[in-house]
Amino acid sequence: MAENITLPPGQFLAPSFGRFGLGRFANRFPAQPDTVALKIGGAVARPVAIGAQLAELPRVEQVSDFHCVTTWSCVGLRWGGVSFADFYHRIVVPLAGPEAGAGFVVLRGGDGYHCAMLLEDLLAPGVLLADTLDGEKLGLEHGAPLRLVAPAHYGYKNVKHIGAIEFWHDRKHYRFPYPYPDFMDHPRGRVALEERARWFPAWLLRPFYRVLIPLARRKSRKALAAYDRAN
Ligand SMILES: Nc1nc2c(c(=O)[nH]1)N[C@H]1C(S)=C(S)[C@@H](COP(=O)(O)O)O[C@H]1N2
Ligand SMILES: [Mo]
Repeated sequence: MAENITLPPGQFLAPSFGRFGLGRFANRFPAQPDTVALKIGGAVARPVAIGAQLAELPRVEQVSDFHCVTTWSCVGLRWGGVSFADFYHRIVVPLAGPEAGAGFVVLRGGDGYHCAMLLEDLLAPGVLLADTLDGEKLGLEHGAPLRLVAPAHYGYKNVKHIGAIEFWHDRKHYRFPYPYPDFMDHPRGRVALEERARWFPAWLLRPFYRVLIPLARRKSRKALAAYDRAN
């Protein structure tokens, strides 16, 4: 029952799970939302493009909660896909050959958004490359054709519409998507530790982020409706 759910610090239960995101990317969509085409690059021996290989990995289903850094949460989402650890060990390592120590991973969405995570966090149990939600093929609303599901990490780390994944040694050449300030991107972004952002204490950011929710929600929803009308 929703009343008995204990949410992580500073989070509230949202009435529903709708499209959400950073305003700059609301009007952008992947060119091929029906086809998984994953470029693996960065500090790797062989940059490769992955597609059908994903279907050879064991499928997993999981029910997990989702926590946006702006303080809304949804509980009990049923995702299906492949575990990131399987993807890494069975596809990335043999095919692309990442250099030893390339533990800084950049995930890029087909809408131009990108975000970085530590490989160590991506290899943890419960991290998925998901292509279904509630038993249905993932739609554009929630990240078609493929999205990251990392329930222990804030929503902004859960990159949608993934088209490329890069493995680097450090964050030297990385910046959070322009024009958003770098402080918005915590290096880990763990929900349980309320790692909302760098430099600023989380409690300070809560009210600022909270006022942005209706604006971001409306913009995301309207942009998708416009896209659907045009396509
Ligand atoms: N490609 C892409 N991924 C993204 C975003 C985005 O704008 N573009 N927004 C992030 C944020 S801030 C959140 S809270 C979640 C929202 O996921 P949803 O649209 O499935 O609700 O996606 C994350 N991944
Ligand atoms: Mo978010």
